[in-house]
Amino acid sequence: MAGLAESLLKTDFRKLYGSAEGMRVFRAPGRVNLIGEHTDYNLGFVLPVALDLATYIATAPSAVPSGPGKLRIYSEFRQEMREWEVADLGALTPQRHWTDYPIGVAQELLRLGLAIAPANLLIRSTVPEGSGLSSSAALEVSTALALLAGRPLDPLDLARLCQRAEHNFPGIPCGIMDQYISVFGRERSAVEIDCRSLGHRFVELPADITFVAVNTMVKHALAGSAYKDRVAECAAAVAGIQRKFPVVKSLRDVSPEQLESVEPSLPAVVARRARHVVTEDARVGRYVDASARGDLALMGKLLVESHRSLQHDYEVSCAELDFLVATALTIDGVLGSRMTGGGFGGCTVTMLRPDAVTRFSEEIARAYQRQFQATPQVYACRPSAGAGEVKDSEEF
Ligand code: GAF
Repeated sequence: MAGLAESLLKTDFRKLYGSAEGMRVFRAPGRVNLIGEHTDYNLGFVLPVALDLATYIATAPSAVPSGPGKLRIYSEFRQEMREWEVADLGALTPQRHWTDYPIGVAQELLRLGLAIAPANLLIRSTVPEGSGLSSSAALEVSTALALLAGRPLDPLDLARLCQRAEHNFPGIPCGIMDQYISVFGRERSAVEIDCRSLGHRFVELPADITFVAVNTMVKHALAGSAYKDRVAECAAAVAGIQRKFPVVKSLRDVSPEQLESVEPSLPAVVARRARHVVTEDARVGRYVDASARGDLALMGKLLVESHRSLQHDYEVSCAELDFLVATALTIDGVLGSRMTGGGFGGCTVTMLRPDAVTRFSEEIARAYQRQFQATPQVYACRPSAGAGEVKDSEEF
């Protein structure tokens, strides 16, 4: 690690903790999902991209005069320091606080028999919180790496550990996508993940398109409870479909024809949720194929179909997201647009011609400002590498 950024982080670390002796830095990226929304916990397919927006954690062993010592964590964004005796970490309970994410990770490491050494941590992040760009997974994965401090852990085990941390501590029954892409992201590639086999393949996107994320700057209160409701509705759909097709284990196994044949026997809402998941899974495959053929028009059309399905069948969109998508589709050079992430706020992702980015950013910001009296942030989506130790970088 070299350069101005490192020395700034070191200076800040030293100011905070008195010494930066033995300091190491670990990075885990946020993500934007191009297509395949709410399919991961149905064991289907997703196509995310790791971003150059990332969470960095600087860590150094803390001096222990006597006794087992403390874990201290400082969040720059929250401007808040918390500390615990390392001996107490295993017994902590969720506090509905940002520290639930790192503590959840610490507990999963302990469950694997990996001890947590006394340490000082400083969290610096460029992933906007609550934006649907997966700041939670970036925090989980960077925390796991910082607490491991160089001890090896298989990358898939790392992603799964962080997913378990989110299930068991903050209590969100998320799929694997966010943690997986944070670990397995690659520069210049999207990653198609099979959420059942947990394998992936890298998908090189056509050179003559680019993606931008636009942040609604809102996160509606419904987000957490609606996510749990959708997970439960999908389980109800599987139970209903199994009455006719006992081999079905998840919505991933259901063909459009099978779904059509059982739809009348399912409650209407449950049938709509299943229809989104089944059609969305198919769209991921079609999008990847269209990308390989360079069929930009079809890629754009599939993004819009995905949004309509999330809006009407899955009902996880909101007025702000719908407005951004509708407006994007009126701007020259835009090929497609949809909400990305869990929904109820957060970001849209728009596929467009590279030479349209500046005009797009200005026009969409102006229109959104006029409609909602808020300035949306616009992020270029540069496919970036997955998580790891930062050894030579000026990136933060
Ligand atoms: C959130 C979850 F964390 C993911 O697992 C995924 O389900 C996503 O919403 C929707 O596709 O980001």
